[in-house]
Amino acid sequence: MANPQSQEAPAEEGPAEEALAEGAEAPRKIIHVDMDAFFASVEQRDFPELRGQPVAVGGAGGRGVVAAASYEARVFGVRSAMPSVTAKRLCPGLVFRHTRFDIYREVSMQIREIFRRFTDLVEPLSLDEAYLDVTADAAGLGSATAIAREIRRLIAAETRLTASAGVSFNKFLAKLASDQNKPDGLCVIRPGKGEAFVQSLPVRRFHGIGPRGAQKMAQLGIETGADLAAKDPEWLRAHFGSFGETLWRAARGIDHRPVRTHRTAKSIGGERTFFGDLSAPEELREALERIIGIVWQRIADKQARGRTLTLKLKFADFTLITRARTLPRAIDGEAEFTALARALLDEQLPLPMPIRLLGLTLGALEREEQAEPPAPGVAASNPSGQLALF
Ligand code: TTP
Ligand code: MG
Ligand code: MG
Repeated sequence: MANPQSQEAPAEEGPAEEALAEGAEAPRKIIHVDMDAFFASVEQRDFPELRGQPVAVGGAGGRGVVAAASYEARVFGVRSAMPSVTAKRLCPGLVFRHTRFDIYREVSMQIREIFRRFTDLVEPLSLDEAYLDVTADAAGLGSATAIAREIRRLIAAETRLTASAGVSFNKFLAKLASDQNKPDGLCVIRPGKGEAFVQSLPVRRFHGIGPRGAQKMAQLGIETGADLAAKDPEWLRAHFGSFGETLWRAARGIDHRPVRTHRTAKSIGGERTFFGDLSAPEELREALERIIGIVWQRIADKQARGRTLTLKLKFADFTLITRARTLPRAIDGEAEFTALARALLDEQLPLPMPIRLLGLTLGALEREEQAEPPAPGVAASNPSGQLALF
């Protein structure tokens, strides 16, 4: 059931607060749903002897990494992406399990099917989470909070797993909210309350600000959303480039990105702004591999197919170039995608100066409902803004 900390409220919004949050427009209703300790919970569901135990899913071997940690394991400090040897040292009783991706994908399809009972506007972010735009309330439940409650109930009933949900008026806040009362929690951030909520949080909670980003911010004296909100746009731009603008908005709880389904997306991509410019070919290739991994995961999650791959480079002086390659047919699988991305980068080496941003976008996507390809050039002119950070 809902966690006692859940900030549930009977009414969704007050008219005065609407105006504050979104200008003249009525606020949207966005839900972010994320499964709790996803891979580990599936293992505990299917193997009852693991219930109540500290469980890590991933490679137990010398160079293995923890993919998922059960909440029992987190008490010991075990976390995703931690080397397995470190995890074992922290928690000697840790039980390791191998990943079973087929099962996780099956559950992922089940929860997406549940989401679609409430709206067609579903944007999966990964196997275990998605944004939903429920502004239209197609099921007639009366409020986004009621929809989120019903989704959590259905997930528990139909998958025997728990999910946490965040309800708010944009994606950035909904995602922060789903994390707020984990596990098995619900949190609602109502219009007018976004700014205060964001400012009370440490910036490392913001989607996409990883440990290195948080460290760089700490060096600049930014620990919380409030610290960030105190900086003016010029200062943010000087330290974070174009990403500074996103940070400025984030610190105020502002996020206008729409929920994009596979059908409405013109392209799928990702990019990364570096804390420190990159120029050495090995560094560039390594950064590219990471972006390939991130972007391919998004493509696979949405089962998207596209013909154009675009590489985006922003140089230290902020000049931006894009280089694209279009095939006569959809790019066929991860290997071809990877090879094309590497070739696009290699053609630019050596770089005339260090870069501060590297991005990849798959464009000219095939639409589900029609065969006609979209106009050429969409990828270069309009990457869908699926940035690493937000
Ligand atoms: P998350 O939703 O980030 O984490 P989680 O579901 O394990 O835990 P919670 O949401 O309750 O905090 O990731 C979903 C799954 O994705 C996770 O179970 C395993 C996988 N994953 C990795 O393989 N590597 C990673 O670094 C992360 C963060 C997740
Ligand atoms: Mg999760
Ligand atoms: Mg997740």
